[in-house]
Amino acid sequence: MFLGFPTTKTYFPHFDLSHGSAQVQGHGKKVAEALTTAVGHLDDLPGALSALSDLHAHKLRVDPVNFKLLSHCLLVTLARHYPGDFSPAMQAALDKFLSLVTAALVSEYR
Ligand code: HNI
Repeated sequence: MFLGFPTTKTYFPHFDLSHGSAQVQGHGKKVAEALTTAVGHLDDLPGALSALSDLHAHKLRVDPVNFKLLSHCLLVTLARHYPGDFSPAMQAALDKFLSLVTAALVSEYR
């Protein structure tokens, strides 16, 4: 995301964003864990992600457009790493999942 959409770096001025950075890897792990939590709460994503929604909207003030950029990067990365599993149905399901996660995360902006 930082390479493909450099404007996203403005939210991480306090991070070492160089390739292989331990900080970026550690943060990626947190994001992946949040997505794993989301997978376990598909029937209530807004509830499961409400604290994170509050954080991104009110404290971090991340512009919602950035969630689409990250979702796109996640899809491309998964397609590259799991070409055999990345069927059209898988792509559609992951796209729907990430759209719903994004909707939950930006719900506090309204
Ligand atoms: Ni996001 C912190 C999850 C999208 C900028 N983010 C977090 C944390 C989680 C997380 C988890 C750590 C919270 C904590 O420490 O309590 N972020 C997610 C998820 C998505 C997402 C699941 C979307 C799928 N975040 C984004 C986007 C941006 C973003 C698109 C900006 C481009 N996030 C941040 C910033 C922090 C952050 C900035 C704080 C980092 C820090 O440690 O200072």
